[in-house]
Amino acid sequence: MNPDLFAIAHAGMEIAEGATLFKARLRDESADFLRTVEKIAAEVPFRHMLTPGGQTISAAMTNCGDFGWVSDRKGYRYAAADPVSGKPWPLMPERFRREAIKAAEEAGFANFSPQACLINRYAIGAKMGLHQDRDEADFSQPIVSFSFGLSAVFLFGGATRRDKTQKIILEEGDVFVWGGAARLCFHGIAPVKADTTQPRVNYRFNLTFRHVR
Ligand code: MD6
Ligand code: FE
Repeated sequence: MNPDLFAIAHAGMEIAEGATLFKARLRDESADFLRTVEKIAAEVPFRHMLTPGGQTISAAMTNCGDFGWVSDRKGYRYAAADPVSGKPWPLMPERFRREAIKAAEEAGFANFSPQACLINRYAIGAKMGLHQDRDEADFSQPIVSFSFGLSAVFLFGGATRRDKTQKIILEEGDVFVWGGAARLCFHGIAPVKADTTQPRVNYRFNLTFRHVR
């Protein structure tokens, strides 16, 4: 990347009103962050939750923070305890919290207070259908997303499911902040593809930070 483009990318690109993408912002920290994710997953293993309709979600999930996002036959919701173990989720690492707050601030959302961090792990072929994130109480708070590992095509749509989607590549170390006018936009992840240049990288990880209630 030429130096000017690099500077622009680091300052964040507003790809839609309220949606700012910081390319490679955490790339140098990726190994550190993934080690921390491993520790969280050692406490609460990644698992495939069920949708209320009984379908298996193809991304495996775990959580840290005061709340975790869960899904089962009873619905989608945030829970202060893991419904499987009955125990609280692992603490949100201070490092995660700090980076999420800093990115939100730079994207124009002061006072972001993340309470939940949902960690998605995508094996090759895993995907996420178009959805809105609307299980949170206060839509004035943004969502901050970190991506690591394999790249993915993020489908970013509009206010209705039928709106045209733009394709955005999310890759190692990218931070995506969205709120405001973008907060309720439909979005999803196209099936994750293998990277033949990095045969030992088998997963995509995505961490989303949310204020819940
Ligand atoms: C993913 N992300 O990137 C799925 N939702 O794996 C999301 O569904 C998402 O990245 C709300 C805000 C940011 C996100
Ligand atoms: Fe989402």
